[in-house]
Amino acid sequence: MPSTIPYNVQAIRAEFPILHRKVKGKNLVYFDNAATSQKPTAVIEALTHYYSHYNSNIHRGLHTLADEATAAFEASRVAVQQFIHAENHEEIIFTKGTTESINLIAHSWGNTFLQQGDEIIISSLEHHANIVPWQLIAEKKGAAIKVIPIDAKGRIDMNAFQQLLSPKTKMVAVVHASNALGVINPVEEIIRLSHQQGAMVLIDGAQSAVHLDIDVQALDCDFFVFSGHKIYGPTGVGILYGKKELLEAMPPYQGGGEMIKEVSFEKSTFNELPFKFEAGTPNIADVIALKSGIDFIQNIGKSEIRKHEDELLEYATAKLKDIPELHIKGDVQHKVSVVSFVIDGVHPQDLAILLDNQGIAVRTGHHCAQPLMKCLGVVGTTRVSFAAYNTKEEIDILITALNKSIKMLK
Ligand code: 7TS
Repeated sequence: MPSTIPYNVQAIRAEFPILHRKVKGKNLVYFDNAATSQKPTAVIEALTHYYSHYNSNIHRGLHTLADEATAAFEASRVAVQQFIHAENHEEIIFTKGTTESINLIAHSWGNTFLQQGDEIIISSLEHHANIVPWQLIAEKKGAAIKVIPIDAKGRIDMNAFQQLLSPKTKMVAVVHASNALGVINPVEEIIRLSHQQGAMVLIDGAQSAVHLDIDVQALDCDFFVFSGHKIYGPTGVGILYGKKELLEAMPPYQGGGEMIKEVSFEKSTFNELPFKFEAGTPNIADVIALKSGIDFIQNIGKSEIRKHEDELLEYATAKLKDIPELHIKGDVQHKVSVVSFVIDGVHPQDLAILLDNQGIAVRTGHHCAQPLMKCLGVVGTTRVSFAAYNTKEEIDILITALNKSIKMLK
């Protein structure tokens, strides 16, 4: 939004109380943003304000608190709709996370539309959350899973993808930006080619929603899923976007209150969208507070944050490359602010412990992407991932700590 105002990282940091704590006596350096982002005061206050002022169940009460809570809950749905440029707010379903969103689609859509012999295409870059639900439904329906290979830098092989696509392909489920490497997939092209074959496309936006402009109408994806906790919102809220006509054709995922129109012991009829997919009392407080996370991003401007994060990415990549025994995985131009690396003779877990002793939070291991690690020929990596509030000074602290740790471990 205000692109004329210089990016004030210190003012942004002041909005995040957790950044002022110490870890092992050192100032916290939080570089595990791809796992979950920290929360601005506005999000924390939205939670306490809800519980202190208008805690109530929604959509069913005829009293002031219920009306206020319902209005705030539905305002969050509209905020999400605008955040990803969906056409209708009915196309936004609240779940508990990306994982639940994918399970809902695999179960509801998969049970209805998949048949024996059909094929589902995923990529080698997928998080387990976009692998296992498809395996479960494929096994049940007699469908097969095909995997798009990648090159040594983690880029999808588009020729191989085109070879895999066929009239048997019913679903193409791919990650937008890899959580383990940061590599951004050419989803526009993947969607276009998949639709030519009549296949549906699900985009796992868990890592992209916070960094990239998302326009689900321009993308023309059939489903887009992401998690609130990675976009500065609370844990326990996920988003499932689906095209209206598709969601209307899909049966409910769970039965219970809220999702019905009328119930008798003989038969029940189902509520309209989006409530058909939101059985039971939802995660009201966290859904409401998610809007404050989205507002935080919109107030600074996603492109402003991206510019800052890209600078951090470039700075960190150059500094890391100066360490001779360190090798970056997924070292491509087109990526989000994630750097994953291995160091000769150093186990990532040992490194994480030493970095934690210096107040630095990074992620190590397979990043819930074991098949990807196998493709890359590593057991795991060390991953640093940046957010709006990180600084170059923090990267300098990381580099000093890395050099010190490598000396200790070798
Ligand atoms: N898909 C991708 C691409 C992800 O990065 C994650 C979480 C998920 C799905 C699952 O999201 P959830 O909110 O339902 O758990 N990724 C990570 C990570 O990289 N480190 O911790 C969680």
